Amino acid sequence: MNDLSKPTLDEAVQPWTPARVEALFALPFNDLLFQAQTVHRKHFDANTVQLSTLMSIKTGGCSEDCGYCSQSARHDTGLERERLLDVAEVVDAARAAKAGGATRFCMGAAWRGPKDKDLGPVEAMVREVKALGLETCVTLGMLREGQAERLKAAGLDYYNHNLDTASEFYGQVITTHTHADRLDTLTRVREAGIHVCCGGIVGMGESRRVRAGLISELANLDPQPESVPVNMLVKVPGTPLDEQPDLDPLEFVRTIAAARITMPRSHVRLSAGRRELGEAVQALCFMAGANSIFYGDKLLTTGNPDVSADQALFDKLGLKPEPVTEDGRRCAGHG
Ligand code: SAM
Ligand code: DTB
Ligand code: SF4
Repeated sequence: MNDLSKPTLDEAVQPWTPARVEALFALPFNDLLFQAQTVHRKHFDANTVQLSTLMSIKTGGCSEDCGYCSQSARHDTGLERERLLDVAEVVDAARAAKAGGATRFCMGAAWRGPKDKDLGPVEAMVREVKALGLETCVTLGMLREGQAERLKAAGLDYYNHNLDTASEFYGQVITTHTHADRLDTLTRVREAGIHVCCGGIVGMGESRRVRAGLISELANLDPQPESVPVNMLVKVPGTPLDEQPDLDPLEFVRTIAAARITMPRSHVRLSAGRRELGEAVQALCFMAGANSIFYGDKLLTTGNPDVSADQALFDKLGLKPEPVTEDGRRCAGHG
């Protein structure tokens, strides 16, 4: 019988093609989770979870037509369009996030991409949040030449920009920009020396082949993203995807496991959808190698488990928040 704890040399050198990732998805559930857990324990303390707090710094009115998104101006979701928040308000929220135990503060803006005039206030937010001793992350859409370098100079640690879904399915969800546009921004972020946070969404009506394709595309980014958010679609009334049938939660767990096995040194974030998944499925996700969450009562525009519920879950599972060492580097892994 195969010893699943010992990846063969072939596995170490072969690229993660969609077919190879699909073969992971097709494993018996226990074998898949065992393999994921084995890989996880090689690179991380299996009982620590990195905590990021998310804040929407510019909500709604986005020009893009992403089919899942509450913030697209093209979908009638009843969301009020807001202006970019003041720097002081964002820094206050970051201070509270740090006091609550988060180590990274992620600021999201509903933009196709930032205008140069918007970048100044965002640079100030990054600078001041960083000065609090938090890791900084922003997600602002597509970047143009020079913008990533400005963010890096302000002290940005991570840029979140998701592939969202495999290239063959992308056009069924988003038509106002392309999968190739997303890759261009990821290249700019990498070249500026910023850590890459890149993942996707499942539960949008895609096939297993598409989910495997997404994981394959992420795993073949070179270098691999330091942080990989895996989102379960949150069905927002008024969006084109609001009536999607639920994805089987065990298929979501399989997606997490496939991300862990193919990206062994990355932090895999159990992202949107935790409230809907419930405690037992979240526990399976941690077992499958998820080691990061969004921590705080709100995501961008939708709900997240209350902090008290997360603390209770961590107690039940014996999980601890992942510390950051004094020089800002993590104790385990590289993400
Ligand atoms: N406008 C920027 C962009 O698109 O890159 C940043 C914000 S956008 C809201 C960040 C990511 O959140 C999306 O790429 C998507 O993966 C995720 N997301 C947005 N709405 C979601 C939903 N309803 N359910 C699950 N994930 C969602
Ligand atoms: C990511 O992958 N998930 C986060 C973050 N990156 C920016 C956003 C989730 C949004 C969920 C829907 C909402 O709250 O609007
Ligand atoms: Fe705009 Fe980002 Fe939402 Fe797409 S996902 S509509 S780009 S805010």
